[in-house]
Amino acid sequence: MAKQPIITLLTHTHPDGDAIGSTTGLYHFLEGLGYRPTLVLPDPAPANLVDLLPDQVLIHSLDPVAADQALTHCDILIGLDFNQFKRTGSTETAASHSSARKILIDHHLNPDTAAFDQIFSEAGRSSTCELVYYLLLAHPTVQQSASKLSMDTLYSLTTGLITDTNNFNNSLSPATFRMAADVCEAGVDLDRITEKIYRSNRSNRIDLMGFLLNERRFQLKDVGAEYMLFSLQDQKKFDYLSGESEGFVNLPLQTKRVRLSALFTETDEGCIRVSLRSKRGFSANRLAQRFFNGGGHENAAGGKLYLPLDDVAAYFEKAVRTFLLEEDPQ
Ligand SMILES: [Mn+2]
Repeated sequence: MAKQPIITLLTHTHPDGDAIGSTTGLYHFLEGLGYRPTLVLPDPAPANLVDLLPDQVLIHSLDPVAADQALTHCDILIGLDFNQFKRTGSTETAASHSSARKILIDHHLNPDTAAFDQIFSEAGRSSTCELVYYLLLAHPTVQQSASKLSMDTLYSLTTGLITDTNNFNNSLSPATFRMAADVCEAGVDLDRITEKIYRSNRSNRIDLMGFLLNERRFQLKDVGAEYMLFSLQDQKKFDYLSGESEGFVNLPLQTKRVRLSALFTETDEGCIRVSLRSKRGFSANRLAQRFFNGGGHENAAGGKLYLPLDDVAAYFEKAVRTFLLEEDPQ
């Protein structure tokens, strides 16, 4: 028998449901085919997603030597749910310099075509999980039948489908619902996933949500923008755990006149994490690319700022006003 290739799977920093779901979904599928892949995460998964993880996971922030080793000494490196190695944080160097054959499976705009040998990139997909699902359906062992996929793979992929669409609220297409129907038919209990993701939080999350909305939310009324500032001090005060502010950035968009919402989260890595959400007609992706060292999707993007949190308000206001003038100069 030919020697089995060594496969390593990698996703982006602060992994969300789609990042964890797509990597673990593919992991379990490859395992079922007899491979022994390695899963590398730049940092730990949120508590409500750890049940999807296999027994062995290498977390770079906890075990950098072993994680770098897995990225360097593999034959195939598969990146999921990011468009450039920069989005993988501390694993960027080892991953981008790895001599492995590099494959990307992703749904963000503007994939870094120079960095990969093979790219499956479809920005029209709700989630990387949706894209992985349809790729796996085409595999000879699956023959277009979801029931041929293991329950582990199905639950993983469905998790990302649910979280990246914000529980079937955005980024929807007929293929999204087709996948949802398929997985239901194959035995996935959607309610079990939504219970875990949306109805199993600590009360800290609700307290924090109220606090940020009331005390740390600011408006640029004339341009329809709002932003929230989330300091390290407030994170400590609410005993914040990574992932617990998931979805907060969407809340201001419930107001009719708000078309752009931003959440700035101070980190202990010396930068501010930026989340941007917008309504149709306002490109969060271009704003993130132009002013926030990032990008993503048209109406949902992220980035980083290297400024003190105190300077973010002025920077944001100037960025939004400049951006609007550039986009619509009249
Ligand atoms: Mn995604």
